[in-house]
Amino acid sequence: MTRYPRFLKTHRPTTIVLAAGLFSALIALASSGVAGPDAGLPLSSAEFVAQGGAGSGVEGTPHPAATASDLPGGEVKKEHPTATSASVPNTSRRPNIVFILADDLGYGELGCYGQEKIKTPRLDRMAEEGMRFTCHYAGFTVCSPSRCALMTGLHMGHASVKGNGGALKKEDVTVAMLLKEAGYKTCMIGKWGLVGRPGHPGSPNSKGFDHWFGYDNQGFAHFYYPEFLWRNDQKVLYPENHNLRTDDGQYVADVDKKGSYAHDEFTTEALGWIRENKDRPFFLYLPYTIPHAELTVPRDSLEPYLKLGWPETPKLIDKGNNGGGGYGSQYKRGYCAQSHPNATYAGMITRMDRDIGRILDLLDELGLGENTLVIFSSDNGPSPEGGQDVEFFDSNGPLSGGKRSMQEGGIRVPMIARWPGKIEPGTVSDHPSAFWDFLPTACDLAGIETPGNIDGISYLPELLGKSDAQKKHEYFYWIWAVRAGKWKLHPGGPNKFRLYDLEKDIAEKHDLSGEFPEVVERISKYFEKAKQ
Ligand SMILES: [Ca+2]
Ligand SMILES: [Ca+2]
Repeated sequence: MTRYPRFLKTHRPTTIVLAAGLFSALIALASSGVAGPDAGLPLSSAEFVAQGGAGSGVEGTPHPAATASDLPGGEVKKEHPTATSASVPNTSRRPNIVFILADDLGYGELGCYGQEKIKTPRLDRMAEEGMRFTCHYAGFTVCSPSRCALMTGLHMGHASVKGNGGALKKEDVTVAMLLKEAGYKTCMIGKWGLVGRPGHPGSPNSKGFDHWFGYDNQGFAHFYYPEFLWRNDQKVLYPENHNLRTDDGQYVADVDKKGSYAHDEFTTEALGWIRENKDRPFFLYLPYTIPHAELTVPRDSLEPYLKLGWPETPKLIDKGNNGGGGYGSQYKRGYCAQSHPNATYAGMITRMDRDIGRILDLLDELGLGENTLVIFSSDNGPSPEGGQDVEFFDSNGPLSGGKRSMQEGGIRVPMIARWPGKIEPGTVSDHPSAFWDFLPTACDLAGIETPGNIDGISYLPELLGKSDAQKKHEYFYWIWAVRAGKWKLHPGGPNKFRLYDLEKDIAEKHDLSGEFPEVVERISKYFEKAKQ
């Protein structure tokens, strides 16, 4: 009884033996370096690599492609909750939760955050209909640890993944596990960013998701025309994506409408899953891969930007990767070449924006809008890795630094929340919050107790306009930076630490460590306290 037409594609069972362990290791090593101007290293790099580790190399047995979804039907309950306190009471219909994550989207890359070149009309409208946070922080400055914090409610002092390529541990409790236990249907679509192929104890299915579809692996998710994705324990093949590039390394797909663009597959899956589960409380986690790294987008999204005649520095063919044959032809060749990286980058973000609009429209069409909290955010700051010009776009807005930096540009990210009837439209919140706050927020929404051993604080009071009741963090911690109140402290510099007043100096230009040694003394203790 499938209702997902795309799933009916009959792919032949694959007999490819994956040989991705080495590639995972290379990717993990290549991308785990948080080296930047801020490398002060309270955690030794050996410890860091050990924590981050390389991919486990656990491979699922190749499976025949999925032929049908067996998601059952369910009872119809349409009553809306009547939330009056921070914790949503136990009503007959608890709110749905949709968390949409962009990958490496900068603080300044949405219109509602000041972006002037890239068009994001739907996210801008979402902010007008809901609440826009100006002081929300990612879990870390790169993918895997950031996602670990989001899933587990733990900051980097306690999280089990502190570097790219790490896997959740058996004992890690995720927000999906808690919501599933509370009766929610749970789904993850997109980039897990944490090692975990089918059967792995850290896989999405093992960590509370009833249904998942997407990339199981960090390195694999660097490419937009994959030769396979996973749907639960089944491998979904895309033979049309094989050898889709020209000799100069550009994708022919974008021009000729060949191939299956992974982002589009994710949106189709998400829309289908929402329809299938509209009659019960659900949690959809949708970590898109846009605008991360490889720059390529179908022609219809590129065209409007090509017309603008922006300056472009073509990205040439990559040097490629050794190994990784199991991931298909693209891996050996590395990122695609791109003649128009800036136009492509903007086109990718606008495509994602369009598709988020489709998801919001579907929720409204199904009458679920007022019973669904939708959150949009990004997992870390912007990166020029794919070839676009981050200065041209002013991707970090008023902040300094980007991905892999501990400056605000690496970790402060957009966050927009929409919940018609509950969140006051058009509000802007400067409540300092972070990825590890999502788990307790979700627990409050579901009316269940938040586990005691986490670092997060629910931001539900703030969402509901009860700022007076909103608890604040004593401090925020990201291994190489701490924030407490208005102060941000980085290790390194002439006085052993660098201290910035974020209220007056959001760009972290004026080191005040010499002027306020007592503040340095007080806040530096959090580097140790966070690990206790
Ligand atoms: Ca990322
Ligand atoms: Ca800037």
